[in-house]
Amino acid sequence: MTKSPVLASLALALAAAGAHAELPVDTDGDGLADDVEVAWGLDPNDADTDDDGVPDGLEYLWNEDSDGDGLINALDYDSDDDGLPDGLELGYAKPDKDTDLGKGHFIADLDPATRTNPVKADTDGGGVPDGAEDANHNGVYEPWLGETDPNNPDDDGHGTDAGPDTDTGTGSDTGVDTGSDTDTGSDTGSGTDAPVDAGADAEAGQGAAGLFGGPLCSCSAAGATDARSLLPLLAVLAAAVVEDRTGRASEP
Ligand SMILES: [Ca+2]
Ligand SMILES: [Ca+2]
Ligand SMILES: [Ca+2]
Ligand SMILES: [Ca+2]
Repeated sequence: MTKSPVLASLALALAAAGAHAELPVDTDGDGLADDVEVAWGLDPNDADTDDDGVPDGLEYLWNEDSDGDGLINALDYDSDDDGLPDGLELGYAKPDKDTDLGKGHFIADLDPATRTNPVKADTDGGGVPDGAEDANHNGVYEPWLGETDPNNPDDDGHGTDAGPDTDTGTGSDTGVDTGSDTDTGSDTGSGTDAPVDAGADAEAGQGAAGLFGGPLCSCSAAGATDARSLLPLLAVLAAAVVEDRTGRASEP
């Protein structure tokens, strides 16, 4: 019976794989081989050598020294030296089986949904380190406690703004200006509005023009002659003149 070339190839492949199938030994199961751990100063029998809750093989940039303190990140429980342990920054709510809690390097994250970069002290780049923004180091963003958000650069360093407000009101401003110079607080000052008289003033005492272009009466001048009192006399004189002319005209 002729040997199947497919089976022959498979047999060769299995033989080859078997010859090179020696898996590296990872005694503590942290993802790093024993010989690698020894080479980098880690404990091959301790999955969390620096006791920050993060297994050695899952440490960010595990064999780099991010904060320059002489310890690689797998040996440094606070790899960026911002005050927050790596496990807290990465959202670990529970320690590893090999984490030594007695070291005090593990702090459970009370809000694993929010995380920060364990190898960057100021995750949001706003100017304030993560450990200062999460002031009580519990992994929860608590603005009601005065904390700022380590994942929001806009609130870094602007807790109370001492700059000039842009509101145009007068008086003292008691609002708290957070984040920017656009004031959203209430203005308690009250400016006084100078009254503007837009109406036309009616001038008292000015009457209609007299028969001769002048006022018939100067009412405000006490004792002045009232021209109207002369009208009857003028009428009598005018009638006398007319009668006189009429009389003359009728004379022979
Ligand atoms: Ca290991
Ligand atoms: Ca660790
Ligand atoms: Ca840190
Ligand atoms: Ca920040």
